[in-house]
Amino acid sequence: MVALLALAGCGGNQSTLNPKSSPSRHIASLWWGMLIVAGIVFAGAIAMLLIGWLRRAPGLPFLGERENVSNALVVVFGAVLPVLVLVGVFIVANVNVINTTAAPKPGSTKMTIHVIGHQWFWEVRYPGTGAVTANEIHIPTGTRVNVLATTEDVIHSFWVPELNRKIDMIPGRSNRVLLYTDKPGVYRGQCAEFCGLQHAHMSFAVFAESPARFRSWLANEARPARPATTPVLRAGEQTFMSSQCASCHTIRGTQAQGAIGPDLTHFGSRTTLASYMLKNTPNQVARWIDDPQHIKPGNKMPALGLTPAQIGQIVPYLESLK
Ligand code: HEC
Ligand SMILES: [Cu+2]
Repeated sequence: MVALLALAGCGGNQSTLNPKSSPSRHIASLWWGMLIVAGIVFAGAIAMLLIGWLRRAPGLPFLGERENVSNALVVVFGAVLPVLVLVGVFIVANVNVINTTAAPKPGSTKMTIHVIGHQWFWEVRYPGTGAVTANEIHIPTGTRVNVLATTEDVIHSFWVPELNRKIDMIPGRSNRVLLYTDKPGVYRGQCAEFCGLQHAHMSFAVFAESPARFRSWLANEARPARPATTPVLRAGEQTFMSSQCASCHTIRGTQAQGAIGPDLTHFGSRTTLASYMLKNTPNQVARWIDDPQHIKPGNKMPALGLTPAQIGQIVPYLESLK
């Protein structure tokens, strides 16, 4: 049962052992190599233990009771082999894998994305365009993408296990990590440095799509929000602008210019909300606006006590922001 539970953690789409890029393949190989060596050592230790328990005759099997042989065994297995293994692992991990997973040099990739950690969501900017989004990072396949990782508050760590190593987001610094994959798909990521109460709910996903699809996504994302066209949507926009929402959220092209919460300019085009926690459906969005503290206790969005009617106006407005 415990083994089953432990193995359950290895499946799914957030496993280092399910590599989808060259750096993550190197990391997975290192892990398997270390597991195999550790397995051999473990089997050897268990064998010695069993011999010690079960053997009735004195001395070792085949080797007998000679003291110089016992001493040599202690030196070989207690010192020489461990040093060789540790030096080997050190070289593979700290020379080979460090290089193969290294951050790209600035300017050496076709594209740079700026990801900013917040308690508890990810702000995503595409430098050179006006595009700002949250928690769902789109990248083109077959393209080296440099992720510039910084933080707005405490230390976070950006990690997409299927694509590369983790990279810390340190106040006052910017770190880099390469994202590259040939395979279109959704690669789940997670904050990998404890950053407070909702650390576990600080997830995200990388959407790798064909360069053509990516370009049209980015072009749309860079545009200001669609104007509200119907009376219902206009009422929703009104309520949003006149409640406190606009002081924390930006909707580009409107007077909402807040910088505390995620940019909502194209909220309707995201598949999830609250750091990949809830599906972006009208019901879930209404639940969130009604009581964000119940869903994600401690997060920086307060329940604003809107009436169901007001929420019923805001939700279609936000969903219309494709
Ligand atoms: C005090 C600042 C603040 C106010 C006021 C506020 N929000 Fe938020 N909002 C946030 C923060 C911070 C988050 C991110 C929460 C998280 O995921 O940890 C958020 C998340 C959201 C999200 C999910 C966005 C996403 O992509 O994950 C929606 C939708 C939203 N807010 C709508 C509203 C609406 C509508 C109002 C007004 C009724 C409002 N917010 C008022 C700070 C605020
Ligand atoms: Cu975090």
